[in-house]
Amino acid sequence: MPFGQIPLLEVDGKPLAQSYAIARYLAREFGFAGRSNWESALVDQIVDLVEDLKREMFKAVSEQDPDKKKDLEQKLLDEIFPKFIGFFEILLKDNGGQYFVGSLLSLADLAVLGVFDTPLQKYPSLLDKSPALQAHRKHVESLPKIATYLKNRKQTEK
Ligand SMILES: N[C@@H](CCC(=O)N[C@@H](CS)C(=O)NCC(=O)O)C(=O)O
Repeated sequence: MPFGQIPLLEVDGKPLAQSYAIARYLAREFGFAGRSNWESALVDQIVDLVEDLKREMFKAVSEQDPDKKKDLEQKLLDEIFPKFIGFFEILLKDNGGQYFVGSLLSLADLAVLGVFDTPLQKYPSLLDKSPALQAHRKHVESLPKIATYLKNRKQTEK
């Protein structure tokens, strides 16, 4: 483990760390990184936006002081989520609604799908006023291989 951290991917006996280095490597390997240099940049743009949102979410999750935690959670609901959800809605609508980039599933779609998994468990109505994001979620979750994965993946304790 080069940095003593997970996640870690082993490729031909060699370790690769850092979650998005791993995700981007796999996306390039299996055709989910965009079909041109420009599309790849658009995928990266969205994946980096997801990272920005995750950083904000992590502030609230990792805060130990109960009052500060409550304030950070409220800020997430009042400011952070609406801001990012608004960006995602526009990006989706600008690309026709089905996928974030081009006309194929990419790492961008999976990154956005994944970032809302945990918040939706806590705030089930989070995307109620975001029709594009809701439709995208439904569509991606229903793709046969994704649906099979979601059905069979191991549930971990929260
Ligand atoms: N930037 C890294 C962060 C990885 C990270 O923070 N991993 C945590 C678990 S979620 C870890 O292994 N922490 C143990 C440590 O840093 O000693 C990534 O995206 O992969």
